[in-house]
Amino acid sequence: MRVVEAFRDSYGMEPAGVWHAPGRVNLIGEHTDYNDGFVLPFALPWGVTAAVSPREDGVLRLRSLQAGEPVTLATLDEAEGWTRYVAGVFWALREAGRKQEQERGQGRPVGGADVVIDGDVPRGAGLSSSAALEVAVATALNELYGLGLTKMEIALASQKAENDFVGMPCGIMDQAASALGEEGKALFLDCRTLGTRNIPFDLASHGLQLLIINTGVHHELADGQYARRRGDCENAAKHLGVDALRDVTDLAGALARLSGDERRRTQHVVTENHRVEAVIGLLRAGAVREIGSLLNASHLSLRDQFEVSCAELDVAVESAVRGGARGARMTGGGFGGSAIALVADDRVESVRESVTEAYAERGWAAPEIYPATPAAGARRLL
Ligand code: GAF
Repeated sequence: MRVVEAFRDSYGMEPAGVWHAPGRVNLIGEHTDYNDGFVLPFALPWGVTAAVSPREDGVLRLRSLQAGEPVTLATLDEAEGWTRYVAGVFWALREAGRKQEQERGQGRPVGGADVVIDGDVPRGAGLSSSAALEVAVATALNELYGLGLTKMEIALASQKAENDFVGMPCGIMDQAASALGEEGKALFLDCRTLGTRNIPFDLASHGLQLLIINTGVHHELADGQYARRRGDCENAAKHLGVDALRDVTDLAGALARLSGDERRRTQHVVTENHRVEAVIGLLRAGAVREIGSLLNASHLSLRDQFEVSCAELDVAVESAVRGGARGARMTGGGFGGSAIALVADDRVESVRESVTEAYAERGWAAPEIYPATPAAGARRLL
């Protein structure tokens, strides 16, 4: 395995183990996770593989096969760029480890580590390469230091690393999908109770494919806009006197009390939660083809009410549907990244052509288009 060879080359010894955690794509339930709502992502066959050995001196030696020079961090504060995600996980797991020791008498203090990372999540595609990195390292440390955290606790610690160490106020969806995904299944997650159900998602037996269309763009504004959307939702919930937008039961009544951005965000979040439930109902009934119209509705809502789409995503979605997709939508945070399209086997080529032509007409670089099926979540490989 490439990552093991690189570990030997870098550190002159065998790693204590090798762990893998996948990226994710979200089928439906967008910008609902931080509103205590519902999401339905699945883990991808691509992710991050980490070869790791513990160190007792607290030092972190980190190397990525995708990113520049190896780095040595004597303290976590020295981390920059991609190493912040790894340092953040050490920070969060040191705290989680202390708690485990006090409350459950389990584990030993998390020290340092020698780490080599190899990743194959398509770059900048909005498919959660950062969650994959966090969850791979967290899963390794959990085992190496005997912390006894559950998969959901690993996801929560990874989210904490991203929120409080990296400074990105994400919800729990990406880390949960990476930690808890199962092959052939989508993960239904109630982001309030953290209850999960793995929902069979076998498209092949229905003659369908889920295509990922990677726009290849990432608009600069994205990071600040995410925090602003989150703020809009929190303000709307405050005005309505509910803990979170998840609690809105009378949508018409709520909309009558709100205006502007708060009104639009509420409209999206409440209807998106209903769409997730509707998709679950259809999947359980074996009516997979029928989820297409809900994917379309989700996209329109994200474009017009939540305002997180962009021209490249809209063109991908519209041209996919024109080419014969049963439904399509942007997936992930928005402002670039990827769209998904649900397509019957015999329409895959015409969808590809339609999207590729629409991009060419505008003088945009051709998007990458490839099918995705649900893969297993985080696990030890060696
Ligand atoms: C990003 C975040 F990281 C997730 O938590 C989620 O909010 C998503 O955007 C939007 O659904 O991927």
